[in-house]
Amino acid sequence: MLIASPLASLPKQWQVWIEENLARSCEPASMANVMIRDGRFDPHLAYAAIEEARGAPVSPPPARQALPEIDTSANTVLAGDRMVDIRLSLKAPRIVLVGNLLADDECDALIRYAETRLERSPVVADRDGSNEVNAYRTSRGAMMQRGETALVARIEARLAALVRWPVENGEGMQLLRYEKGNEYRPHYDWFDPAMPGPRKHLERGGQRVGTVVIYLSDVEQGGGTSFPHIGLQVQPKKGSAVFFANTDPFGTPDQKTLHAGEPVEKGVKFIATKWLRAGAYR
Ligand SMILES: O=C(O)CCC(=O)C(=O)O
Repeated sequence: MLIASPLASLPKQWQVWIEENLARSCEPASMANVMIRDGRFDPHLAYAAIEEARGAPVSPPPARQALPEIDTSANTVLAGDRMVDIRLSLKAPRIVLVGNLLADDECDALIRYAETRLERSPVVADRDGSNEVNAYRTSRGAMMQRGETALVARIEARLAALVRWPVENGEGMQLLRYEKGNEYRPHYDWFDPAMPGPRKHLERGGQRVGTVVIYLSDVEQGGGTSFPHIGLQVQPKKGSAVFFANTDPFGTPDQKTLHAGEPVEKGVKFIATKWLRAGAYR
C-alpha cells in the first residue's frame, strides 16, 4: 500500500532521529540499516521515509562485508599455535570471551617489555584526529609496531587465526598499565565518519571493525571491562581476552559496543589492546 507520507507515519522520535542524522551528514544507507536492523521497520518504509526527509533517493545499501569472527561452535578452538577456551559468546553485539589465549610467561614477557617505555595513553581528538591526552583515558601504555618482537609476532599470528582476520589489518598492539584509579571511560573504538578528526583515521585501513582486549594480569578489585548498554562486565583474568565486533556486517558502527575500562580499585591491571581494521593497515 502506498503511504502518502512515509516520514509522518513513523513514531515522532524516529522522525526527529532522521532529521538530526541527516543534518549531521550521516550516510542515508547506514541510517536505513539502523532502522531495518532487528526487524524494527520494514526496509521499504525506512528507505521511503529517509528519501522523503532528504528530498532525494537513497543509494543502495553497501554490500555485506566480512568481519573478524571467532568460531564458537565448540568449547575449545585452535588459534594457530594454541588451543583456547570459548567461555562466553554473545551474538548481538558480537562479543566472545576467550580463556587461555596467552600463557602466563607470555603475559609476563609483554609486561616486562612494556614497563620500560610507558607513556600516558592518548585518545583521538574529534576536531583534527591528533593524539590528545585527557581525563577520559588515564592509563599509561606502550604502542608497539606490528611484529616488533618475535613474541609480539607470534601473538599477532595467533590472534589472526583466532578471529580469522589478516595480520596486515591489525594496528600495532597497545600494552596498557592501569594503576589505582586509572580508567578508560565509556567510549567506542569505531571512528565516527561524521567527525572530522576520526574521519581522517578512516583513510588508513578503514573502519576499526573489531577489538581484542587481552588481560595480561589479574586485578584484585575493579578494572573490569564493562559494556553499559548491555549490562555486561568482564573481569580481568590473566591470559584471557574479550573480542568484540565494532560494526554490523554492512559496516555500520554498532552503538551497543560502548565500553569502558572501569577504574582499578586495588592492584595493577595490564592489558594488550588490538584494534582490527576493515582493510590493510600500513
Ligand atoms: O581497559 C579496558 O578494560 C578496556 C580497554 C579499551 O576499552 C580499549 O583499549 O579500547
